[in-house]
Parts: sequence; C-alpha cells; structure tokens
Amino acid sequence: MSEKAFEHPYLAVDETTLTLSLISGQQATSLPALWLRERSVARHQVDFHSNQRLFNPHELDLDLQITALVDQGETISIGFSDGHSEDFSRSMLMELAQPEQSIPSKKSWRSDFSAPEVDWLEIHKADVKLKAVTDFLVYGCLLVKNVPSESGAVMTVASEFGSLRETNFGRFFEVFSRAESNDLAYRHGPLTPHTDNPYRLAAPEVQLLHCLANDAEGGDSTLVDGLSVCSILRVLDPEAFDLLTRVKVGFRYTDHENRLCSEKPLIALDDQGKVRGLAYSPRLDYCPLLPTPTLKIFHRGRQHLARLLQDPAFEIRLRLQASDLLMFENARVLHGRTEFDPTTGHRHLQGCYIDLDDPQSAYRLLTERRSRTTI
Ligand SMILES: O=C(O)CCC(=O)C(=O)O
Repeated sequence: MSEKAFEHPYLAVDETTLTLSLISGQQATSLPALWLRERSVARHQVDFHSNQRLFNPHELDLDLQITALVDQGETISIGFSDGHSEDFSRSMLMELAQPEQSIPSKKSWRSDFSAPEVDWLEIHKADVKLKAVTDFLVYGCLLVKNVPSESGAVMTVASEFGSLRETNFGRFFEVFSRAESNDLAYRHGPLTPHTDNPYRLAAPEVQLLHCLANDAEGGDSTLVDGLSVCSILRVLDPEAFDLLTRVKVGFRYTDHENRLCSEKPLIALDDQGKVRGLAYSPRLDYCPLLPTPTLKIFHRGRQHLARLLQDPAFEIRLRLQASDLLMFENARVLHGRTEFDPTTGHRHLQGCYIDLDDPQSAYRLLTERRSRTTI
C-alpha cells in the first residue's frame, strides 16, 4: 500500500466504548451522539421529496447518548438514548464530517497561466460540464467558446451555470462605447483591474462577458488573480495589508435612478485568515476619515496593491473573438480592458451576473451523479 493511502480519512467504530471517530492524518475527531442524531435521514426523520427535516434537532436532549453501535461495513447501526435507531451510511458520515472537501481547492495563478476553455456546443455532456465547473472553481475563470453571437445569449450561458442575478444594470448589460453613459465601462477608455458592483451590500459573485463584436483597435481583455497579488502584498507590506483588510472603504454608485452605497474593506479574509477576495474599483472608493499616520499607511498599501494588480507578472491578456464568453469570479479574478478606438471598428460585449453558490452546487450535483454511475 502506498504511503498516500494512509492519508485517506478513516472512520473508526468502537462497539465496546460506543464511539465513532474520524481519523484524518494525525488527527482523530470524535462524532458525538448530538452531531450524529442531527444527521438522521431515516424515514419519518426527513421528508422523502424535499430532503427537509421532519423532527426538530433544536429540542434534542443535551445528554443524548449512543446506546447501541454495530459496524456492518458500509452501514453503521446506531441506537440513541431518545429511542431512535438508524442505519447510517459510512460514506455519508465521512463526507458530512469533512464538509470543506465538497468543493475543490482554489489554485492561484500568474501571467504564465492560460484560462481554461470549454466548448459551448459540448456543455450538455456531463463530463465536459463537470470539468468546466471544476476549472472555474479552481482558477476563478473560464473561457466559453462557440457561444452563438446573438443578443441575450449571455443569459443562456449564465442559466446553464446558475440563476441570473439582476442588478441596477438590469438582467443583462450592454458594453459598447457611448457618450454620457452611466458607467465608464461603457466608454472606450482603458479599465484597470477592478471588481464590479462593490457598492452593493452583496456584490454579484460571478460575471459573464460575451463578445458579439471586437473589430476595433485595442480593447483586449485583462484578468488578474487577486489571490496571487494579495499573497505577495501580505509578505511585502504586512502592516498595510492588515489595514486593507480592516478599514471599511465607502463605495458609491449614483445615476438618475440609484444611490447605491456600501462600506467594506478592500480585501476580505475568510474565518481562517485566507484571502477570500477583493472589493476594488479605483473609480468608486472613498477612504474614511482616519488620523493622518493611519491614512498614510492605508494609501501606501492601496498604492502597493494597485501597482501589483497592474504588474504584467500577474496579468493575462485575451483578445476576445465574437462568440467567446468569459466567466470569472468577480471578487477573486479582477478584470479590465485596454483602451480601444471606436472609429476603427465596432466593439460590443454583453454581460450579466450569477452567484458563486450555483456553480458550486452544479459541481456537487455532477460529482454525485458521476460517482453513482461509476459505482
Ligand atoms: O469592456 C470590457 O472588456 C470590460 C467591461 C467591464 O469591465 C465591465 O463591464 O465591468
């Protein structure tokens, strides 16, 4: 047996001491009666059609005990002191005890990376879609080829991966150069790396941009992995990095019909201190009133962040062709474009948004279905 095999978690069942423990690496985690009972899935415990619970785990006896335990391999029979007994699936318990493994880990990238691609004409194949969704969750971006160059097709692609998230720009938005438009993205100037809609309390999590025409000079698309950039900033200037994760910046968007405002740090961390993503748009952010020494550190960190985000070492550049569609995780992969000259040809993209939990859900569903067909 290879050494790797020992790294696989193992569920140890002790019928004498009536205990279950998940052994993972060097760690043993006990699965208590209260934890197990809450996961009852037997008939009369959950509704068959909705999978929703029919008993109330908020009322369980705090001193609930395991009273009987029989290890039958894939099935583990457990009796509880409240009188309930159930045959649990071993693999289900193991999966539920390690929820973080239910979606693939992110991998950061720099300029030597090529965005993963999928052919839209093949998306109906389960293995193709699973690979596309996996790539998207791992790298935060996906280039979808061969999407019909038709108005609104961006929403068809969005619906394949999730539910449309309507915003102040409507169900979808038009990106072409027009004077006096309500967003600088709808002019022909360059756009440095940014995240969209940071001024919303909950910014849309995934953006799709579909190219209908790209015949003007310039107008290349740029992507930068915020995780990569932040990992460097964190080491280069820890003091300023820390401030950027704590100081709440005001973001504002105003037009004839909107006064959208939010306050959030430029860099968001998860509960383990890892970078989750950014809220970043130099067009829209206002630093709060701070004492001058703190403000200087904040500006130092923000300048450093801006320089790294525009450093070619981190950026990938793509020339979208009509029928290409770029999908990216808004807070993680910052997007931009080079300036274009609208007098040399037409450039027209359409965009829309979905949220990240939909591709995550698609990933879980497709992996579950695949494992059912390969058993
Ligand atoms: O024109 C582009 O390629 C990007 C537009 C953009 O950044 C946006 O709509 O948020």
